[in-house]
Amino acid sequence: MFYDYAKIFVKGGDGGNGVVAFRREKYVPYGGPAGGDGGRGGSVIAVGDGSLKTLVDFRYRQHYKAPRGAHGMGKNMFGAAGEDMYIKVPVGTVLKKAETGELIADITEDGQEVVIAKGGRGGRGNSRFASAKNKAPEVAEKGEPGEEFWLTMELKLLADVGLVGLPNAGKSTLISRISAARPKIADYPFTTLSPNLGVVDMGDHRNFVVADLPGLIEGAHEGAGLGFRFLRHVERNKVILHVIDMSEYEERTPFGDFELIFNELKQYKEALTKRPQLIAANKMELPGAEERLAELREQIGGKYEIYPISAVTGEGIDKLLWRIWEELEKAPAIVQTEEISFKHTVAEVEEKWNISRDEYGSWIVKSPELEKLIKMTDLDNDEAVARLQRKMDKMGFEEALREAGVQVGDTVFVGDEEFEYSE
Ligand SMILES: Nc1nc2c(ncn2[C@@H]2O[C@H](COP(=O)(O)OP(=O)(O)OP(=O)(O)O)[C@@H](O)[C@H]2O)c(=O)[nH]1
Ligand SMILES: [Mg+2]
Repeated sequence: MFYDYAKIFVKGGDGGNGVVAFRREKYVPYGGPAGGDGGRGGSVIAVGDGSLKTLVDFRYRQHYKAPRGAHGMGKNMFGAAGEDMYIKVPVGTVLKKAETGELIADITEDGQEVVIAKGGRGGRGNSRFASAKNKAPEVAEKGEPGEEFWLTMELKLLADVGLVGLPNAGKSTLISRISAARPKIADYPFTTLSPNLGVVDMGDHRNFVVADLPGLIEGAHEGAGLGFRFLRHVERNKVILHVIDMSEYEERTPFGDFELIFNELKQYKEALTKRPQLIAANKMELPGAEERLAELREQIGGKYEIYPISAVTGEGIDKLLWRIWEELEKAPAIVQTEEISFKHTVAEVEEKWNISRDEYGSWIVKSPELEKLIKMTDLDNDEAVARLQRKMDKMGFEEALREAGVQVGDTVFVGDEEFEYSE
């Protein structure tokens, strides 16, 4: 099996808590505040690794959590930061947030690093809350929670050229002829079940990567014959090479085969049809192939270039490869198919809050910002709670609750915390 899809859970480490502490010195009866900040939590970082070829590792392990930051200490000592956690992924892996489909990263280079789930910052110790008014604050922040979510990983092979065609057209035979790849070749459809990569050496340090994809069939764009998974790899190809069987069998025609595959590409992603496309008319040494070639030329009408070849005898292949090389030289360095839209949300919030009422009459407040604030507050500490209250007022939360119709004595849930509303 070729593992080109995985879903994992990632979590950045929570920040360490800040602490409340005071200096104790000889001859200084009441020392100033000396509680240090917590350390930041470790982040989960994806790193491209050119030696990996599949996502199989993620089948066995699904949870990746970076360690939390250490808590602050007395004498203004900061907690140590949690160590970052690196997860190695093959080059060509696209990372998305599972819930929203937001693109987080497209790992296209060996050694490329992208922060996936950011660790939370450390909570501030009480030294940081000292002011002229309050010289001995008894308040400290708890650490900020790290980002956490389910992440999907899709491997989209970074091949320059993709070989597409119906099963049995001769794609694997062709790649074995032009590269060192040795996929299975057989006289029946669906021989190739996962993509094979091969490097074509044109001499003088000129080379390119070809992907031999499993045969596509009608309905591939909807998943027929696992087509959806294979079409994914075509997305990265700079040049699409249609391999068409020119031999006579059954009721089919070369042009009909071409149209079928072209439509599958189009329905999968319209943009694919805008890529440079060439046609390799294969098995040309067989009887009758010349007539069918003439027919195909007429039907294509010059829209796409046709290269007659025989993957078995090698006829016509050189000319085709040089034409491919020419196209590749014009192509962009990397085919990016999606825009990165992801932002680390630890500190950012779009919607301030959403207030609703459940069937028991309790008020349910959903607010990432507020929930985070509460998580960072030590609710057993009166001074910390007072500080939280002031912040909530400033945000306009109190007013929003009243507007929503909240009465004194009502139960209000903010995230997992339950409060009773009072003036
Ligand atoms: N006569 C002739 N036969 C060929 C040529 N190229 C491939 N074949 C034969 O066609 C059959 C299918 O070849 P494959 O390379 O396995 O075809 P494929 O497109 O990879 O097929 P799938 O992996 O099933 O999609 C094999 O029996 C090959 O020997 C050719 O140029 N001439
Ligand atoms: Mg094959």
